[in-house]
Amino acid sequence: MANKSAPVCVVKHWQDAPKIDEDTLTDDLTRHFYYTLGRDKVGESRLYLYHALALTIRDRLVARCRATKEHIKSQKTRKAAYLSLEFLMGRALSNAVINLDLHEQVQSALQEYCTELEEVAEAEHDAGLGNGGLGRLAACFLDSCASLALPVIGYGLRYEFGMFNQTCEQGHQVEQPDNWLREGHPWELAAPEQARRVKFFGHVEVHTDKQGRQHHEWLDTQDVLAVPYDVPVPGYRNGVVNTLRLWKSEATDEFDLTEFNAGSYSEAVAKKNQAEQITMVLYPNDASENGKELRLRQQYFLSSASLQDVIATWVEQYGDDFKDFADFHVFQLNDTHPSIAVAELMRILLDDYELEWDEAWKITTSTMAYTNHTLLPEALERWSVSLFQRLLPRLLEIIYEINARFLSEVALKWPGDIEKQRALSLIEESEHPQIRMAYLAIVGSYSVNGVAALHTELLKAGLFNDFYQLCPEKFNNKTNGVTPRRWLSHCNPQLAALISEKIGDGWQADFSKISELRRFYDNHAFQQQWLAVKQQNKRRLTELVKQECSVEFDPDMMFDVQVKRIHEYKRQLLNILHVIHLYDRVCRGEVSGLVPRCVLFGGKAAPGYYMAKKIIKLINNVASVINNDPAAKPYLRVAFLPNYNVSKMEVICPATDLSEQISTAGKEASGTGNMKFMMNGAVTIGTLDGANIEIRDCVGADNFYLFGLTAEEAQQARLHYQPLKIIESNQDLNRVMTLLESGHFNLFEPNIFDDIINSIKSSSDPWLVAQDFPSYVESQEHAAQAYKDKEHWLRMSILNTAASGKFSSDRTIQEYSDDIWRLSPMQ
Ligand code: HBZ
Repeated sequence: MANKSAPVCVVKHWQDAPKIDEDTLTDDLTRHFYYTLGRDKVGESRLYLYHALALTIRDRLVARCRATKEHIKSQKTRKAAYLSLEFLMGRALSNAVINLDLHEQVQSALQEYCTELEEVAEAEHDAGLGNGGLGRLAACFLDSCASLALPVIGYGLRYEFGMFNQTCEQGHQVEQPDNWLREGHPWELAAPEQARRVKFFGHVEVHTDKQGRQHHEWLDTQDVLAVPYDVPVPGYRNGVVNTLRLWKSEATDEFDLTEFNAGSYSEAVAKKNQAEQITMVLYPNDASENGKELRLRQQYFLSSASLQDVIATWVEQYGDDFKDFADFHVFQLNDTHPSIAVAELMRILLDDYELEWDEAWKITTSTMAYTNHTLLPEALERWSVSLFQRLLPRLLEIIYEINARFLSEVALKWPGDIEKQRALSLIEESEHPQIRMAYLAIVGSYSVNGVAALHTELLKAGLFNDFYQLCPEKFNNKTNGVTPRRWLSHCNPQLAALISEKIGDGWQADFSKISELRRFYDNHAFQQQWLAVKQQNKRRLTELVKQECSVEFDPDMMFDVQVKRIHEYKRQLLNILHVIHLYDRVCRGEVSGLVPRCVLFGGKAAPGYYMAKKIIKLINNVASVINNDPAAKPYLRVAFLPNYNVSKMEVICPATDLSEQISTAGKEASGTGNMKFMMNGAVTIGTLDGANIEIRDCVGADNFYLFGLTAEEAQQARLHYQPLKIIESNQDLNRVMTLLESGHFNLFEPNIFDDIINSIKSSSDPWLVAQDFPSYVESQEHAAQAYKDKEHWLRMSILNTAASGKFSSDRTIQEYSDDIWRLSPMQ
């Protein structure tokens, strides 16, 4: 607790923040439980104990958080703002306990309540403010920035409803709202005095002053308040506590008043609702364009509020002189979602601070940096010009001006090439012209990065090739990573302890040290300890699967796991076809050499994604047939775990033997689940896609089960793809298709899988499921035979963890800091 003898004061240096007084933790917990929350019965509710503990920990974070903020403010050094529509934080309590090194004290304080941290922690709702990889990456990055003592603030939205909760009814996905704030969110602190005002609608008037200079005024706007809620982000045992600032939309007061006075009470209320709608709900699409007006409002709301926030702090300190602004600020755009920030920064500098265009453009293009997360063309954001005209008229003008100036550069590079102009224009001309947000992001940024080596190469050679030719120096790669604190120390404490016993504790802050484990991969005693931990973790997952799916897993069987968003390119379908193949072997009595396995699936489908939902239904139906067949029981169990989220992954990845990373090559930008599994000693079966390639390079080809076409081969194969021929010639696939088409998995639901069957048989199946099936089955068989040789598998498992050093997000963030942000750690 903040040192009681010292008054609470603002310290100017983060290292001067009061040291954590461990002795008062028990007292504070009691005080919060009895007085702040007004509870008296011990054991009354885990929830109140969780809240009391969270408040106790938060007390210990706020002083450091303030000290870190003041430090950043007082030192004139560069800082970064990470702008993201998503931060998939998961639970905060255990993470804070680890990073503050308070585990023992917390356990002893909880003794009085006859419980343990692990149990209390279960009461916390996941902060599910993200869809999947992109949102979770932002959360891992915040942990790494704080742990590396980098001055980085995260800016996001405080959605009232996060990612929907998924249940399965008769095997179909059903979505339920995620009211994660219902019981309160003890980690956040509102700062209404720092609210910002964001404009929408209205029109633009241009005035020319006596010097002939034009001034643009955006008038008659409908303004919405952005109220910040700050969430502390503790670094790993280094005293730093950074901030995640989440904006909540609220109606402005005068809104109500003017309308109310005019007698139109209901209009006033309607507008209030409109304002509050902006941060109501996270859009649950992870890979397709949605084009909804409310989504654009969210994007502009985040971008405008965050930029205003940074600029207000600058102006407070240095007045309206922006000469040095770009030396001290960088904005990292997490995909194109906040890319309207490019135009918004221009607007603020031009209209609010009256900078000249060239000066404003110089500042913008020296402070913006863009990360791309997808090659799928259907995921590239486009917004209709007419929507922009209505919602953000001044921003549209600025985008037009950016485009005009950019196209004149294009004309210099490719004189007379009208086709190039058309192809590179920020505006896609058609009956309904659209703004290409990725192009706006590229043109407005000094750095454009992909998230794995292959992904970046494909961006340069394909999707953004023209831009690459125009400005090759902008393009760079930053292979993703995940935080080893959450994804090893926290989720696999027994393995973490075993590792520390062997190589010391240093790996948690410097994950390159994990390679020291290599020395032990052949040590029999160590292997047995490694196995014991894995078995324990498998028992824990077995309980979860039993509880949630009523399916009996057996920890002595191989745990084969695919958890991620459901998408055709990720090919859960290929996996379930393999499961059907194994089942078919059982049915035909071809069981000699069959290695018993439990296959686990998990993941959410976007509510409007028809095929993804069908795939969930197929998995559930296949699982039900297999699990109810006594003949299959010794060899095969299958489960679809509903409502896959961060907390579930924390139980799943430590228990996994075989990690499924089987996307069609060239489609998965990076993947990050692949890294979490690897850290926890799972062996990967995968294609040469995304970061799989780098994983395989690090661990060695002998310790990775490879299959399928390369990205280049896949591109070629599509030109003359004939899946029917493959089905005809491959006996395994033939049998699988026959079983599927016979209706064996949908006896009382005729034809429900026809669309899936047809997609596999279609020569225009872009995901090449039939194509990769034979080599997938072969590779699965190799993995199974290796699993039978317990020692062989243990060696591979240890080597995977030992080779995972590169995949720490600390390494990724160090690269962002060195190459893009050019930050110095706080010291
Ligand atoms: O970003 C993922 C990529 O698919 C994955 O390969 C990569 O590892 C990860 C981190 O770089 N992309 C997403 O998760 N994308 C989204 O979640 C998304 C969310 C909203 C959208 C579009 C995409 O409108």
